[in-house]
Amino acid sequence: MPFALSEPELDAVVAYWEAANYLTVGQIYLQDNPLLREPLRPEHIKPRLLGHWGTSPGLNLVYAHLNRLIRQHDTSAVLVVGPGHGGPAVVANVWLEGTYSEIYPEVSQDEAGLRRLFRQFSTPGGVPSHVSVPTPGSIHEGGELGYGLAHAFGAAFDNPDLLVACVVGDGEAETGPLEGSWKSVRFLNPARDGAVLPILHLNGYKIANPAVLARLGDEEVGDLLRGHGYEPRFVAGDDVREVHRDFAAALQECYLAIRSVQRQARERGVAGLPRWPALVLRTPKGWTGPRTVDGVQVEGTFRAHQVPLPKVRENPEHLRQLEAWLRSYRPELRFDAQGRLAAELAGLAPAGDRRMGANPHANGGRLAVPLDLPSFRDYEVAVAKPASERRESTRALGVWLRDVFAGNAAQANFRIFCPDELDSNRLSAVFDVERRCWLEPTVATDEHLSPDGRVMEVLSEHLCQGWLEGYLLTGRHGLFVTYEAFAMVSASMTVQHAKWLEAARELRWRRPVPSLNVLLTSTCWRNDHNGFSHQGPGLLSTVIPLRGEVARVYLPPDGPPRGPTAPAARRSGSGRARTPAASPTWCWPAPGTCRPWRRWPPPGCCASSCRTCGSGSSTWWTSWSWPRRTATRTAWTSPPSWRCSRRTRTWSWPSTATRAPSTRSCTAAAAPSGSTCAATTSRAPRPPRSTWWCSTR
Ligand SMILES: Cc1ncc(C[n+]2csc(CCOP(=O)(O)OP(=O)(O)O)c2C)c(N)n1
Repeated sequence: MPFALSEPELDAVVAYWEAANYLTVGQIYLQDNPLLREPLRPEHIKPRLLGHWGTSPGLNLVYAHLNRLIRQHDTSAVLVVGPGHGGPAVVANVWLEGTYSEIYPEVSQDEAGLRRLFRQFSTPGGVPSHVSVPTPGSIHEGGELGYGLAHAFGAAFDNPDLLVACVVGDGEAETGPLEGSWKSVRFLNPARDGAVLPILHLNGYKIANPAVLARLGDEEVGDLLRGHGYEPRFVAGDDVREVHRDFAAALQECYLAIRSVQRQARERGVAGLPRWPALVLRTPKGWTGPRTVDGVQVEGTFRAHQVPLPKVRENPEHLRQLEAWLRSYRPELRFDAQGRLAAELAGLAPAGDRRMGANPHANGGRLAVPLDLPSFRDYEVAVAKPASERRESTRALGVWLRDVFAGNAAQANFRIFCPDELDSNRLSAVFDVERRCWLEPTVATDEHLSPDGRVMEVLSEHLCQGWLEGYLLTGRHGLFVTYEAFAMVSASMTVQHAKWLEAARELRWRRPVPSLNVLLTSTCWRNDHNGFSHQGPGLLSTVIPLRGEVARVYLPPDGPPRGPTAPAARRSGSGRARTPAASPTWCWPAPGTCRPWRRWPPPGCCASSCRTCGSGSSTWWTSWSWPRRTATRTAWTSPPSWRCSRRTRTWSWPSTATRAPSTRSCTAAAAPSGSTCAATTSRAPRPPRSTWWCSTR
């Protein structure tokens, strides 16, 4: 067989895999006696057993072989784990390769560190059970399934040397977003982008049901993947050595196929769609775990999904089975007397930044190059007299975005993602300098298509947002443009991303990444012809309860203030820009009235001193608590429903009869009158946890 491992190589990779399996099980079960130096006793077991074993042996196998591949070819690779509930497996691997202890020195590479590693897992104050922000090397949060492959492709765009391996769970593959994500390969340019290697893990089951793809034969799975543009290779079985041997060979083949596709495109130019490799791995769920528990089969069934032995503390037979299971991985050989990974295994992981946990692409802020943004003042929409003419404000924004593309072409780190609406949203000026990415054949009537384009138009909000998130988390910049109503399709992703940003703020080693900008167009009240079907102003309501540090809403009411908010949204944490409808709108401010906005944020700008701001284009802090930074707080300018009247300094709600406040004072430092907002009263209690701030910070 080509690329067959020698026996010593096979021994080594299997031993490494067993060490990772041991650490995975240890995290789920043990709070003491981490190396089984004494017989296992109930007090060594955690009081509450949490975690997902079923997917983990497969993830550990993938990680061990990617390590080998990276070392062999000195390649730069990251791993996106779609079934991110396999958190303990990934944590086990980043500990084995040494990244974990470098970032978290208290979890050292010795017996004390192992004990801590086990105890912290899925424990209050410890680390999450899923792959998550604290997991080194991760750009993907486990939890809400479906976005792994989209994130992987986003990471690969404009990263020509990067290999992104992506495990897709067979359950995850049933989700709409994942099903759509296979098409991403049609937008991957082998000359300028990196590669994505999907590894479809058919372990047979979800939580309690079989998985659809797992029950198909290889032929049907192959047809599906070939139809999407991949050339699949299959590895299947439950014999440990055979599966490892086959997987190593198949991975090598895939790697060489990827490099061949890239070499051809880079040497001879992109000629149509290449056929990219994919891997299909069929192994039993919970492989090498307890075969039966209480007389019922567990390994190779859905029962292995989480904790296969649930009553280890109370049930001596379960305790015995756990000890036998742990000892089957031979911890006495895998770890030395101090509890470090045995020396002959430690060399199997790559070194330095080649380790997947340390790859800088997975901590994108380390690599982010700021965009060169043109000054919005050069794009001023001149208005002779307020409300004397109508303009399409997004059309003016398109000109600014055109110049963002032009000014950053050399650094190739900006893309626009849109579900087929860029023209409809009047942003077509970008096509003066940029193209839509398209690798399939074209016909004479097509417009602005090219394999080199960086405008990503695909009719899937999930893909647009998923690609953008992958692009941002690896340190680049982008904009998601969508009709307001359909931003709700991927609103849950927006929330997940905001949670990621919030958690990342707590970790010094995670460098800040560029903001995720959503431009909402065709806004609710301006749907002239689509009417009721297109009215869904839910994204703002989704974003507003998020913390102000990670979510902001900009509401430029017309063309003139649209310019300043665009660069503001680009620079901040997780901005949300909203413009009025793309259709013609009255323009209000006269030129020169927004002079305070020479820089952003405008110093001392408040509702009364700046007419543009007063027209409704301030930044809205959305927060459940005061913003941490000292901000110049201004009163509301034009919230859609709740208002702080500038005349009376009084908060009022949509209907004071049904909703109402307790005391809420507006401590606006820059409030022109210096007065505070008094509270209004009414019968119903004030809706909880909303301290909404309109701030010029
Ligand atoms: C969108 C979403 N729906 C439901 C769940 C609940 N859930 C967690 S794991 C899981 C099964 C996952 O199966 P699979 O992707 O095959 O992973 P594996 O079998 O490898 O554990 C489900 C349904 C979820 N996490 N996300």
